[in-house]
Amino acid sequence: MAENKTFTMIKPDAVQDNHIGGIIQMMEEGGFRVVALKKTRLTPERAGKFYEVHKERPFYNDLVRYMSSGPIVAMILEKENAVADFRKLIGATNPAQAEEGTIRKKYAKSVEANAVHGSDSDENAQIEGDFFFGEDERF
Ligand code: DAT
Ligand code: MG
Repeated sequence: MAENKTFTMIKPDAVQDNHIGGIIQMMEEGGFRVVALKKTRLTPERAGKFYEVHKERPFYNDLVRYMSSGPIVAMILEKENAVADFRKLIGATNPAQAEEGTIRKKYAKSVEANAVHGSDSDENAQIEGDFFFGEDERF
């Protein structure tokens, strides 16, 4: 993805708890524009593939189980300096360390159920966006 795009997911707990609107509002107020959006559910196989880089980590099986436990909302977002600015907006992986004003501070319940995903590089933003969206689904 170009340098002005990133990929995000609203994770199963936040979808279940009815926070889709609140979270997208924080993204839009943070200067991000929604380029692509869908509510879908990952099979364990697809969740495992999405998080393949973590497959040697001790939390991998739990993560795959959690991410396939219910629907998620996948999005491509656009803003200048999108990847880095979005990581700032979502806050630390562990919500106990997330700063005030971040999405995870407000909506994350735990390290695992931390409300949102955000790509960590332009290269991964491209790969992750392509994982969910065809060319005719981004505007
Ligand atoms: P991030 O989502 O902030 O990029 P990551 O890429 O290191 O964090 O990990 C991916 C996801 O895996 C993370 O959002 C939640 C889960 N996770 C990470 N570290 C964990 C841990 N120590 N225990 C349980 N789950 C963890
Ligand atoms: Mg990550």
